[in-house]
Amino acid sequence: MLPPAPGNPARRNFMRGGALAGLAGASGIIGGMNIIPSAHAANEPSMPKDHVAPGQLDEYYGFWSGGQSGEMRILGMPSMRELMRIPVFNTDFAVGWGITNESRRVLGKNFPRGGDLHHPHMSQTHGHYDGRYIFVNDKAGTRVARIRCDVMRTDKITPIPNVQAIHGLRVQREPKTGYVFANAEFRIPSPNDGRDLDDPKKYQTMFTAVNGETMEVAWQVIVDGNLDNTECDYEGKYAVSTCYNSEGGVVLADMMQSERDWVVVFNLGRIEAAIKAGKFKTIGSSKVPVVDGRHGSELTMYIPVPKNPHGVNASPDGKYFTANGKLSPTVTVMAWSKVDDYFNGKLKTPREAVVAEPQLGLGPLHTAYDGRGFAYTTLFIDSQIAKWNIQDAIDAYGGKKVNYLRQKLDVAYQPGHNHTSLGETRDADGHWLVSLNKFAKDRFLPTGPLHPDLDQLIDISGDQMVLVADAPVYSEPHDAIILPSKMLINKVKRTWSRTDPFFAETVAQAKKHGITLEKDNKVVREGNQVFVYMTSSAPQYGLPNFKVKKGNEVTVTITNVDSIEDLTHGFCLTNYGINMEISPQETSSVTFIADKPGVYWYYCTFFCHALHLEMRGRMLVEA
Ligand code: K7E
Ligand code: CUA
Ligand code: CA
Repeated sequence: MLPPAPGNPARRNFMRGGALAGLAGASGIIGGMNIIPSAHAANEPSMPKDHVAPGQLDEYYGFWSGGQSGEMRILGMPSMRELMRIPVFNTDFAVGWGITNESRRVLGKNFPRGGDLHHPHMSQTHGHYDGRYIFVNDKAGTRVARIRCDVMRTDKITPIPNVQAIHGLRVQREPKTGYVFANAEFRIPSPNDGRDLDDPKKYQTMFTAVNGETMEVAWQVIVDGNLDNTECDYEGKYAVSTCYNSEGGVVLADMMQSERDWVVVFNLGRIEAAIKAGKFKTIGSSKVPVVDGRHGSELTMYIPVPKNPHGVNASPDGKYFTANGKLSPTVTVMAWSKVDDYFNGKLKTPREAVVAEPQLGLGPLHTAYDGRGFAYTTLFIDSQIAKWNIQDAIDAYGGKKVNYLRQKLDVAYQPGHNHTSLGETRDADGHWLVSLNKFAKDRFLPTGPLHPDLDQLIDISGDQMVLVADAPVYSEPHDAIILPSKMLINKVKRTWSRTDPFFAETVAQAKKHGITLEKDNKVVREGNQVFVYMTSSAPQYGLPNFKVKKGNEVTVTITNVDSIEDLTHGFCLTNYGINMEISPQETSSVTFIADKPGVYWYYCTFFCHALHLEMRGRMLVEA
């Protein structure tokens, strides 16, 4: 049975009504916290499946791309409640990202004013999420960033040389991450220094591997065509990318000329061996080893697939990967074992790696898996999700008369990515699917000409996909990952450690001034530089005022000596454009020029105490 068409206002209630069998009652205790299993058990039949009662914790974490907002977000699932925003490539006045010295060390000098973050992926060990890091791409600024999962803060940002617009991003699964694979989408002259400006035949792009531990660029591979999305296997042998512009076109029509483009497979072992043997070059001032993986190279394999493919997704059984057709109504299924065969000289043509090509509907963009042999493909143009069986599709490709298609579910409207809980790991649990839709249209109260996107929560634990909830999201999630909260909850710190590397450099600088940050409240002057050290403890700063001269370069360093969970203070300097967060046991600092004489109040921006409004002091700037 298919649900009513999207747009029907009754649809959500209808679906909820139909989806009620089996709801949470028993609560599990995980890490000393109550988490309600959201399905199974059945003593509150009137509650929808996304219901998480007040005071109860979500059973799953969701890590959501923030798109052109440049941030990453943490959601609780199934409630779809937004729990936190983590600034990465953007500046954020709430916490002082891009303002504090600590964040500016991560962002680097002259950082661009934002970013376009599409793909969050958690580090893995042997194909399981390991809770160390989440890696993300910046298409707008050609960068890769890493977020520490213990404090949920960005700790490294690496600009990728020699290329433009990092789009696809994935992490090595085996033995662990390991490499972070990053696709540069646009073709440019090499080096891009003003030469060959209007000679597109000379443009090129490269596949990049970043070392996830050091965040240094390990190597790059020159490819034919361009690179869109990327994926890797479960054995640590291969990475793979889609290319929609095998034509090397620079305008739309040119990029759609060929009936087939390709996916390109990278043989990691051979690439490493080539670099070890010195068979690489470097470009311009970059020291990154660059190898040639264009047609004819033994490092790569080009598998022709129908016109302008988009997403590429490996199945959690470790056997297959799919390229999603976009301009073709098909998804191309390829087997990793056939890739082995190709590199061992056992295939006549790369196309023989294809084991199925199910026809699903219009505009397939991304595929997710449930770990039970089913795949879920978003159909952008049809505004649907197609559920299909992988083995049946393989059998049908082999000539058997089987129907691989199981269900088509209308979504609202026009999905890009979708994601299943743990679906990109060996632990795929087949519980939740989220459809990340590009249009909300009439589904929410109007918010002006700019509409939110619409993420839809779908229960896939039964035979049929069942729509459970609509959640509006701000511009613009592309991708997300979903994992049970019990996998992470005990790894997340509730307060900072005083020895945390995030502010270690600030602590070391203070030490040079003879300052013990936890107790000293002092002003240190060195020529034109003024260093102001103070503590914060609800509801007081350690210094009620400090005096500087107009033109001084002032560094204010604040250490929050409160150690109670959630007792965060802020430091906002009025009319100076400065605000920063100082969470329990954290040290934050900011440097600015005191260019305006007069009295400037600083005040606490996180409501911390009954006397929070009184938590303030004066900067006195002498003319
Ligand atoms: Cu399909 Cu950037 Cu992953 Cu958008 S990408 S949808
Ligand atoms: Cu400290 Cu408000
Ligand atoms: Ca094309």
